[in-house]
Amino acid sequence: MTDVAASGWAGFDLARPLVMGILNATPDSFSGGGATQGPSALIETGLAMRAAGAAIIDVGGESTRPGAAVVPPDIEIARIVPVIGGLARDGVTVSVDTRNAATMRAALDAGARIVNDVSGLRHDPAAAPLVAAAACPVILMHMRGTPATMSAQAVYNDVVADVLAELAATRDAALAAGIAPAAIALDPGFGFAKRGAQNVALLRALPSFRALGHPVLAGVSRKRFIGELAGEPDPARRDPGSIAAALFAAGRGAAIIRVHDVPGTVQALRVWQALADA
Ligand code: PMM
Repeated sequence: MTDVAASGWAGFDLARPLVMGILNATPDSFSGGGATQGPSALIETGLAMRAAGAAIIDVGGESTRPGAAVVPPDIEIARIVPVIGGLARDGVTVSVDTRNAATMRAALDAGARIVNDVSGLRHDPAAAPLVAAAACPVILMHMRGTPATMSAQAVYNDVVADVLAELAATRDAALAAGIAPAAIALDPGFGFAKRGAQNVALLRALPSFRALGHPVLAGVSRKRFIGELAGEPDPARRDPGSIAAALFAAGRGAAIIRVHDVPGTVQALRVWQALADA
Protein backbone atom coordinates (compact mmCIF):
# COMPACT_ATOMS: atom_id res chain seq x y z
CA MET A 1 0.00 0.00 0.00
CA THR A 2 1.18 3.51 -0.79
CA ASP A 3 2.58 5.45 2.13
CA VAL A 4 0.71 8.68 1.42
CA ALA A 5 2.61 10.63 4.06
CA ALA A 6 5.92 9.77 2.40
CA SER A 7 4.88 10.09 -1.22
CA GLY A 8 2.91 13.33 -0.82
CA TRP A 9 0.21 14.78 -3.05
CA ALA A 10 -0.03 17.84 -5.29
CA GLY A 11 3.51 18.81 -4.35
CA PHE A 12 2.76 18.83 -0.59
CA ASP A 13 4.58 16.43 1.70
CA LEU A 14 1.54 15.77 3.97
CA ALA A 15 3.70 15.36 7.08
CA ARG A 16 1.24 17.79 8.73
CA PRO A 17 -2.45 18.23 7.92
CA LEU A 18 -3.04 20.86 5.25
CA VAL A 19 -5.74 23.49 5.57
CA MET A 20 -7.86 24.20 2.50
CA GLY A 21 -9.67 27.55 2.65
CA ILE A 22 -13.19 27.70 1.18
CA LEU A 23 -13.83 30.57 -1.23
CA ASN A 24 -17.38 30.42 -2.55
CA ALA A 25 -18.10 32.71 -5.50
CA THR A 26 -21.80 31.90 -5.17
CA PRO A 27 -24.81 33.88 -4.05
CA ASP A 28 -26.36 30.91 -2.19
CA SER A 29 -23.74 28.88 -0.28
CA PHE A 30 -25.39 27.44 2.85
CA SER A 31 -22.73 28.88 5.09
CA GLY A 32 -22.60 32.38 3.67
CA GLY A 33 -19.65 33.84 1.83
CA GLY A 34 -19.27 35.36 -1.59
CA ALA A 35 -22.80 36.74 -2.05
CA THR A 36 -21.96 40.40 -2.37
CA GLN A 37 -18.26 40.10 -3.16
CA GLY A 38 -16.87 40.84 -6.62
CA PRO A 39 -13.71 39.18 -7.96
CA SER A 40 -11.26 41.62 -6.38
CA ALA A 41 -12.80 41.24 -2.90
CA LEU A 42 -12.81 37.45 -3.31
CA ILE A 43 -9.14 37.54 -4.36
CA GLU A 44 -8.35 39.62 -1.25
CA THR A 45 -10.20 37.09 0.90
CA GLY A 46 -8.25 34.24 -0.69
CA LEU A 47 -4.92 36.00 -0.20
CA ALA A 48 -5.79 36.62 3.45
CA MET A 49 -6.55 32.90 3.85
CA ARG A 50 -3.17 32.03 2.40
CA ALA A 51 -1.46 34.54 4.68
CA ALA A 52 -3.25 32.88 7.60
CA GLY A 53 -1.79 29.50 6.66
CA ALA A 54 -4.08 27.89 4.09
CA ALA A 55 -2.09 25.64 1.74
CA ILE A 56 -4.88 25.47 -0.87
CA ILE A 57 -7.74 27.82 -1.71
CA ASP A 58 -10.83 25.98 -2.99
CA VAL A 59 -12.79 28.19 -5.40
CA GLY A 60 -16.36 27.21 -6.29
CA GLY A 61 -19.08 28.84 -8.39
CA GLU A 62 -21.97 26.43 -7.79
CA SER A 63 -23.48 25.85 -4.37
CA THR A 64 -23.91 22.15 -3.60
CA ARG A 65 -26.06 22.56 -0.49
CA PRO A 66 -29.15 20.31 -0.42
CA GLY A 67 -31.69 21.51 -2.99
CA ALA A 68 -29.47 24.29 -4.38
CA ALA A 69 -30.19 25.56 -7.90
CA VAL A 70 -28.11 24.03 -10.70
CA VAL A 71 -25.69 26.58 -12.18
CA PRO A 72 -24.90 26.32 -15.91
CA PRO A 73 -21.15 26.01 -16.59
CA ASP A 74 -20.94 29.35 -18.41
CA ILE A 75 -22.19 31.20 -15.33
CA GLU A 76 -19.98 29.10 -13.05
CA ILE A 77 -16.97 29.91 -15.27
CA ALA A 78 -17.76 33.63 -15.31
CA ARG A 79 -17.92 33.64 -11.50
CA ILE A 80 -14.69 31.80 -10.80
CA VAL A 81 -12.18 32.40 -13.62
CA PRO A 82 -11.30 36.00 -12.64
CA VAL A 83 -10.86 34.89 -9.02
CA ILE A 84 -8.71 31.87 -9.90
CA GLY A 85 -6.62 33.94 -12.31
CA GLY A 86 -5.97 36.59 -9.68
CA LEU A 87 -5.00 34.08 -7.00
CA ALA A 88 -2.84 32.00 -9.35
CA ARG A 89 -0.96 35.12 -10.48
CA ASP A 90 -0.06 35.63 -6.82
CA GLY A 91 1.27 32.08 -6.57
CA VAL A 92 -1.65 30.62 -4.61
CA THR A 93 -2.35 26.89 -5.02
CA VAL A 94 -5.98 26.85 -6.17
CA SER A 95 -8.40 23.94 -6.39
CA VAL A 96 -11.59 24.29 -8.41
CA ASP A 97 -14.75 22.94 -6.79
CA THR A 98 -16.86 21.84 -9.77
CA ARG A 99 -18.71 18.88 -11.29
CA ASN A 100 -18.46 20.21 -14.86
CA ALA A 101 -15.68 19.37 -17.30
CA ALA A 102 -15.95 22.73 -19.13
CA THR A 103 -15.47 24.51 -15.83
CA MET A 104 -12.51 22.30 -14.93
CA ARG A 105 -10.90 23.14 -18.28
CA ALA A 106 -11.44 26.89 -17.86
CA ALA A 107 -10.19 26.80 -14.26
CA LEU A 108 -7.03 24.83 -15.12
CA ASP A 109 -6.36 27.25 -18.00
CA ALA A 110 -6.76 30.15 -15.55
CA GLY A 111 -4.14 28.64 -13.22
CA ALA A 112 -5.98 26.23 -10.91
CA ARG A 113 -3.81 23.22 -10.07
CA ILE A 114 -6.26 20.81 -8.45
CA VAL A 115 -9.74 19.56 -9.36
CA ASN A 116 -12.21 19.01 -6.49
CA ASP A 117 -15.34 17.21 -7.69
CA VAL A 118 -18.15 16.46 -5.23
CA SER A 119 -19.47 13.87 -7.71
CA GLY A 120 -16.14 12.00 -7.86
CA LEU A 121 -15.93 12.70 -11.64
CA ARG A 122 -19.25 10.86 -12.19
CA HIS A 123 -21.48 13.86 -13.00
CA ASP A 124 -19.90 14.79 -16.34
CA PRO A 125 -18.60 11.98 -18.60
CA ALA A 126 -15.97 14.35 -20.02
CA ALA A 127 -14.48 15.06 -16.58
CA ALA A 128 -12.39 11.93 -15.96
CA PRO A 129 -10.70 11.97 -19.42
CA LEU A 130 -10.00 15.68 -18.95
CA VAL A 131 -8.36 15.15 -15.54
CA ALA A 132 -6.39 12.18 -16.90
CA ALA A 133 -5.07 14.28 -19.81
CA ALA A 134 -4.29 17.25 -17.56
CA ALA A 135 -2.49 14.92 -15.12
CA CYS A 136 -3.55 17.22 -12.28
CA PRO A 137 -4.27 16.20 -8.68
CA VAL A 138 -7.95 15.43 -8.06
CA ILE A 139 -10.20 15.10 -5.00
CA LEU A 140 -12.88 12.44 -5.43
CA MET A 141 -15.76 12.93 -3.01
CA HIS A 142 -18.48 10.41 -2.17
CA MET A 143 -22.08 11.36 -2.65
CA ARG A 144 -25.26 9.75 -3.89
CA GLY A 145 -27.59 11.33 -6.42
CA THR A 146 -27.20 15.06 -6.94
CA PRO A 147 -27.42 17.98 -4.49
CA ALA A 148 -31.10 18.16 -5.46
CA THR A 149 -31.83 14.49 -4.70
CA MET A 150 -29.17 13.37 -2.21
CA SER A 151 -31.10 13.96 1.01
CA ALA A 152 -33.53 11.15 0.17
CA GLN A 153 -30.63 8.73 -0.48
CA ALA A 154 -29.08 8.69 2.99
CA VAL A 155 -30.13 5.07 3.54
CA TYR A 156 -27.33 2.57 4.18
CA ASN A 157 -27.00 -0.99 5.42
CA ASP A 158 -23.72 -0.05 7.10
CA VAL A 159 -22.77 3.53 6.37
CA VAL A 160 -19.01 3.04 6.74
CA ALA A 161 -18.81 -0.17 4.69
CA ASP A 162 -21.18 1.18 2.03
CA VAL A 163 -19.44 4.55 1.61
CA LEU A 164 -16.02 2.86 1.57
CA ALA A 165 -17.16 0.46 -1.17
CA GLU A 166 -18.81 3.19 -3.24
CA LEU A 167 -15.83 5.53 -2.93
CA ALA A 168 -13.44 2.71 -3.84
CA ALA A 169 -15.55 2.08 -6.97
CA THR A 170 -15.38 5.78 -7.83
CA ARG A 171 -11.61 5.65 -7.38
CA ASP A 172 -11.37 2.54 -9.55
CA ALA A 173 -13.33 4.29 -12.32
CA ALA A 174 -10.88 7.20 -12.15
CA LEU A 175 -7.94 4.78 -12.43
CA ALA A 176 -9.61 3.06 -15.38
CA ALA A 177 -9.90 6.46 -17.08
CA GLY A 178 -6.12 6.80 -16.85
CA ILE A 179 -5.77 8.97 -13.74
CA ALA A 180 -2.58 8.16 -11.80
CA PRO A 181 -3.06 6.69 -8.30
CA ALA A 182 -0.72 9.34 -6.85
CA ALA A 183 -2.96 12.13 -8.21
CA ILE A 184 -6.00 11.02 -6.20
CA ALA A 185 -7.25 12.19 -2.81
CA LEU A 186 -10.48 10.80 -1.34
CA ASP A 187 -13.27 12.41 0.69
CA PRO A 188 -16.19 10.63 2.45
CA GLY A 189 -18.42 13.62 1.61
CA PHE A 190 -19.77 14.77 4.98
CA GLY A 191 -23.37 15.93 4.68
CA PHE A 192 -23.78 14.64 1.12
CA ALA A 193 -26.48 11.94 1.35
CA LYS A 194 -25.60 11.50 5.04
CA ARG A 195 -27.62 12.36 8.12
CA GLY A 196 -26.28 13.37 11.53
CA ALA A 197 -25.12 10.11 13.08
CA GLN A 198 -23.89 8.78 9.74
CA ASN A 199 -21.43 11.68 9.54
CA VAL A 200 -20.17 10.89 13.02
CA ALA A 201 -19.64 7.23 12.10
CA LEU A 202 -17.70 8.25 8.98
CA LEU A 203 -15.54 10.71 10.91
CA ARG A 204 -14.64 8.00 13.41
CA ALA A 205 -13.83 5.65 10.50
CA LEU A 206 -11.35 7.96 8.72
CA PRO A 207 -8.49 5.47 9.25
CA SER A 208 -10.41 2.97 7.10
CA PHE A 209 -10.65 5.57 4.31
CA ARG A 210 -6.94 6.27 4.61
CA ALA A 211 -6.34 2.56 4.21
CA LEU A 212 -7.64 2.84 0.63
CA GLY A 213 -4.15 4.23 -0.06
CA HIS A 214 -4.80 7.92 -0.81
CA PRO A 215 -4.70 11.12 1.21
CA VAL A 216 -8.07 11.81 2.84
CA LEU A 217 -9.84 15.17 2.87
CA ALA A 218 -12.36 16.02 5.59
CA GLY A 219 -14.90 18.76 4.87
CA VAL A 220 -16.93 19.21 8.04
CA SER A 221 -16.81 22.99 8.40
CA ARG A 222 -20.12 24.57 9.49
CA LYS A 223 -22.11 21.56 8.31
CA ARG A 224 -25.52 20.69 9.68
CA PHE A 225 -24.30 17.76 11.81
CA ILE A 226 -21.85 20.12 13.55
CA GLY A 227 -24.83 22.35 14.29
CA GLU A 228 -26.78 19.37 15.63
CA LEU A 229 -23.93 18.26 17.89
CA ALA A 230 -23.34 21.83 19.07
CA GLY A 231 -26.95 22.98 19.34
CA GLU A 232 -26.14 25.88 17.00
CA PRO A 233 -28.66 26.51 14.19
CA ASP A 234 -26.69 29.37 12.59
CA PRO A 235 -23.94 28.02 10.24
CA ALA A 236 -21.86 31.19 10.62
CA ARG A 237 -21.61 30.51 14.39
CA ARG A 238 -20.35 26.92 14.05
CA ASP A 239 -16.59 27.59 13.75
CA PRO A 240 -15.67 26.43 17.28
CA GLY A 241 -17.49 23.13 16.75
CA SER A 242 -15.98 22.85 13.27
CA ILE A 243 -12.50 23.25 14.76
CA ALA A 244 -13.19 20.51 17.29
CA ALA A 245 -14.19 18.21 14.45
CA ALA A 246 -11.15 19.28 12.39
CA LEU A 247 -8.79 18.29 15.22
CA PHE A 248 -10.59 14.99 15.62
CA ALA A 249 -10.25 14.38 11.85
CA ALA A 250 -6.55 15.25 11.96
CA GLY A 251 -6.11 12.79 14.82
CA ARG A 252 -7.73 10.10 12.67
CA GLY A 253 -5.40 10.69 9.74
CA ALA A 254 -7.07 13.36 7.58
CA ALA A 255 -4.40 14.92 5.36
CA ILE A 256 -6.44 17.92 4.20
CA ILE A 257 -9.04 19.83 6.22
CA ARG A 258 -11.48 22.02 4.22
CA VAL A 259 -12.60 25.01 6.29
CA HIS A 260 -14.22 28.43 6.34
CA ASP A 261 -12.29 29.72 9.37
CA VAL A 262 -8.68 29.45 8.22
CA PRO A 263 -6.96 31.44 11.01
CA GLY A 264 -8.83 29.63 13.78
CA THR A 265 -8.26 26.16 12.31
CA VAL A 266 -4.58 26.82 11.56
CA GLN A 267 -3.97 28.01 15.12
CA ALA A 268 -5.81 25.04 16.61
CA LEU A 269 -3.91 22.57 14.41
CA ARG A 270 -0.57 24.16 15.32
CA VAL A 271 -1.22 23.72 19.02
CA TRP A 272 -2.63 20.22 18.54
CA GLN A 273 0.43 19.27 16.45
CA ALA A 274 2.90 20.73 18.96
CA LEU A 275 1.26 18.77 21.76
CA ALA A 276 1.10 15.59 19.67
CA ASP A 277 4.78 15.94 18.67
CA ALA A 278 6.00 16.12 22.25
N1 PMM B 1 -18.51 20.45 0.83
C1 PMM B 1 -19.08 21.44 0.12
C2 PMM B 1 -18.59 21.81 -1.15
N2 PMM B 1 -17.54 21.17 -1.68
N3 PMM B 1 -15.85 19.53 -1.54
C3 PMM B 1 -15.25 18.53 -0.86
N4 PMM B 1 -14.19 17.88 -1.40
N5 PMM B 1 -15.69 18.14 0.36
C4 PMM B 1 -16.76 18.74 0.98
O1 PMM B 1 -17.12 18.32 2.10
C5 PMM B 1 -17.42 19.81 0.28
C6 PMM B 1 -16.92 20.17 -0.99
C7 PMM B 1 -20.26 22.16 0.70
O2 PMM B 1 -19.89 23.11 1.65
P1 PMM B 1 -19.70 24.73 1.31
O3 PMM B 1 -21.00 25.20 0.71
O4 PMM B 1 -19.42 25.35 2.63
O5 PMM B 1 -18.57 24.89 0.36
